[in-house]
Amino acid sequence: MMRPVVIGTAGHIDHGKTALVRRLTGIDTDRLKEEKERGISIDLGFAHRTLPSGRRIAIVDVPGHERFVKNMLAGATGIDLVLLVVAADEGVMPQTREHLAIVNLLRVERGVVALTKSDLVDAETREVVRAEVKELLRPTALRGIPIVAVSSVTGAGIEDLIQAIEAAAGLAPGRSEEGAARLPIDRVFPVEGIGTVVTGTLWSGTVRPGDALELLPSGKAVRVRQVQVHDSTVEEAHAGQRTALAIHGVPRESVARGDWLATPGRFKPSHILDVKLTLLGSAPKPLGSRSRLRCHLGASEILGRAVLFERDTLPPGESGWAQLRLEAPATASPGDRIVIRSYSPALTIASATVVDSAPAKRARLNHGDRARLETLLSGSTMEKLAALAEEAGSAGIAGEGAAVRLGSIAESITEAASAAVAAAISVEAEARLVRLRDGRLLSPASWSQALSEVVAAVSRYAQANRLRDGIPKGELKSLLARTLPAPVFDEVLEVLIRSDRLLARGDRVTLPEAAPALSPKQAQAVGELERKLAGKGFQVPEVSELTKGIPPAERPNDLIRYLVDSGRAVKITSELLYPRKLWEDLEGRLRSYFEKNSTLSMGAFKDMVQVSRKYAVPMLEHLDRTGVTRREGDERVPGPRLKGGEAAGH
Ligand SMILES: Nc1nc2c(ncn2[C@@H]2O[C@H](COP(=O)(O)OP(=O)(O)OP(=O)(O)O)[C@@H](O)[C@H]2O)c(=O)[nH]1
Ligand SMILES: [Mg+2]
Repeated sequence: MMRPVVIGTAGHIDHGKTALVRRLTGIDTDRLKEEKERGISIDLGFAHRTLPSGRRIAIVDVPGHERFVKNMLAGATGIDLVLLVVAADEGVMPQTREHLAIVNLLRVERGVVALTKSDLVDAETREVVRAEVKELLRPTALRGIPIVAVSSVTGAGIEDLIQAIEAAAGLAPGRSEEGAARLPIDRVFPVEGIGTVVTGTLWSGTVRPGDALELLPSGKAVRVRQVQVHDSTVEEAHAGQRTALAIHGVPRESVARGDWLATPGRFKPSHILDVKLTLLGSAPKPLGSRSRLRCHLGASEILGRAVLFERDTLPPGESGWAQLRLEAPATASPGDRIVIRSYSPALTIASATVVDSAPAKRARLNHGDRARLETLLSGSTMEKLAALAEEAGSAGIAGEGAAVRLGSIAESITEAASAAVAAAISVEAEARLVRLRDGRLLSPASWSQALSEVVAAVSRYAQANRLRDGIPKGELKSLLARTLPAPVFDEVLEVLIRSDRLLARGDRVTLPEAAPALSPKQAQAVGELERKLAGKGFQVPEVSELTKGIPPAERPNDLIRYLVDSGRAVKITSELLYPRKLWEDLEGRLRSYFEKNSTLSMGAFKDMVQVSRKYAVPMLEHLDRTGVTRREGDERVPGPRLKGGEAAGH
């Protein structure tokens, strides 16, 4: 089956667009009462027919009046061919030029010119106008398209025009059915018994009854109840087709021309867009930075300002990087064309190509920003991914986020990534990107930076806490939380430990070379402490007693902590320490005790360890806490650690 095409009319007011569409299709597209009364088109009209070849065409008839260019723009979006109408008795007029500029900006490169009302002029005049139109088309992508003289009144030339349309339709490039569905809504109306119906030219993808779509920019979820193409119900609408969708999930009032229906999650409306902006050679004056503009994308018109990045004004005919700051969110995707009109008088003056649909707000470009924009404009998918990852630093960029910002279909993103992504561990090899377990992508530079940041933090901690055997992982993580998101930190740490650049000791990590360093004086003091702890059985001196006599410069508390951290002593309370060996012996004794007895009383325990109640209570509580014993009333019974038969030990 031949691909159906959508044709948009263009041309000055009263040049005979609507009359020609009626002649071609038998359909009168001026349906409004006001249109009938005033004899002009105001809003978009829609018609369709089958060409002699069997190809289906849909025609969007646009108004020529300068006040309704906004409506014309909503209709021109997504068309395959332009039917440029120039009245032979008037020739090229202002909206002939403006409409032509618009379709040219929208990259419509195929079409036909109809010289209408040729019944009203002689052959010579007709040829003058033909030459004038030819001249007008010369600097555009439409140069050389057929110019056919017709009369909608007599029917002269209509057959030739249809032939020319057939030929142009055969040359029109198709639209991508791949990827996300995206429909700019140009009409909304209620249908009795069906609900809300929206229409538009499907930009990409396909839509089927039952599909879940997202209404943008609001983000509301809708479901497709029915799909129509050319007034007949179909099982699937394809990219490039005039499509009517009956939708479920939103009331009529929450949908308007300019909204979009799209595959959920694939487009992220934004108030800010980075664009390459080109001022038309025909613009009446240079464009000043931050002047107010009308931005037309799809069927939407959004007011905003263009912040020029590189200069204060852009002369006609020149291009530059700019950031659009919009008054309402635009549902844009990279590569989209935005037609820009001056605010007042409303005149088409420029076009913008979306390069980044979710940029950071900025008024200036540094060298890196400019390089990134260049890459996003014309790089390969892989290069674009790398540029986004680089910008994202050590937070990395999620695959989905990249897909939204690159406007590519998710599969191609994944492919591009896996083609050059290195597993995190092998980053030292030549990698373009590093992919973490949760799918986020980091630039190799950010990844190495993250690795060294963690090592540096461990080393700083070791400097400041010379007697501590490493930093607890949790503390390290929260120390770095501002720069390293948790999943990045976890993976970095894992890689550092696996590659022996850090050493894991229980829940702590240290530099491999850094055993806690005691000064000779401290070493002496530690020896002294250990001697004081030993030899007195369980009735040991309390910490305050132990440290008496150690000068503050030796940091007595650090020494106590060192005893515990290094495993030499077991801490029972803040005032009570036991040599590890002694404490492990106690666990052994309890094990044998419970082989013969089922319960242990406070009295029996005091006898066993030969201490006063002041010691016995915290000791038993510690034994309970660590699962050696379990309290039952006033008695102790074996705790999980003794019952499980695990090796005793702290
Ligand atoms: N004699 C003659 N009159 C025509 C021809 N085409 C259109 N007209 C007349 O020109 C007038 C304007 O025609 P329309 O088709 O409404 O013009 P339009 O371009 O659609 O106008 P807008 O939509 O308002 O921009 C009408 O009175 C038509 O009857 C033609 O080929 N020959
Ligand atoms: Mg009309």
